[in-house]
Amino acid sequence: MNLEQALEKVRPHLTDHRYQHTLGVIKAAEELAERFDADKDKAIIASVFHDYAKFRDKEEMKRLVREKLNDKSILDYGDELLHAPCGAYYVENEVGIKDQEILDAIRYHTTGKPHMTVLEKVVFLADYIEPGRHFKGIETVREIAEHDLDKAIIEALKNTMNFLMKQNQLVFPETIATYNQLINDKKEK
Ligand code: DGI
Ligand code: FE
Ligand code: FE
Repeated sequence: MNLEQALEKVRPHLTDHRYQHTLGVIKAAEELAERFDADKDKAIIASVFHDYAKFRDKEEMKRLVREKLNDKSILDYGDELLHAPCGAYYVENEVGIKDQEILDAIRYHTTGKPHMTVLEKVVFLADYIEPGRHFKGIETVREIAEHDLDKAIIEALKNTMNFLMKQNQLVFPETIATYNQLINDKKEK
């Protein structure tokens, strides 16, 4: 599947705003893949489909998690997390993408996970720093992303966890575990 065909497949599932965001993620992922030596074609396809399930019915996704997915713990941490693992499932079963590396990059794009592959890191960070995003602290993350992939992800995770905590929202344990793993790795270097 080339980029044009992939975009045609995702377009009906997204709003204009989310489609523009997706184009931004593709651009950011392409640059990051080049810089940090990830598979560029996979980074692009994963980016195209990363928010495929963003507007799916929440109850349908909860049912899918309960019945078909391995990690049910996301059900306890807010509906925003559903679109990542459910997206991976729909992209495999509806779009027909079978590449597990691409599917995992979609699966973990919201929460991260400890010991992410470079491809997973690239998509995670691209989603955060794509050119259409504007919020406090993002310029710092963009600057760090010029030279240090892990450090940029640590910074992004800190921002996200701060944001959630300020709103008295739950923080998914795997998100904290991702932060801990990356901090630990940095210490050992
Ligand atoms: O889908 P996007 O908006 O492009 O970005 P995303 O997939 O990173 O989703 C962002 C949303 O996910 C935002 O509302 C915050 C939420 N989120 C991210 N990490 C966590 C989280 N929510 C909970 N409860 N716990 C997390 O660790
Ligand atoms: Fe998302
Ligand atoms: Fe996104």
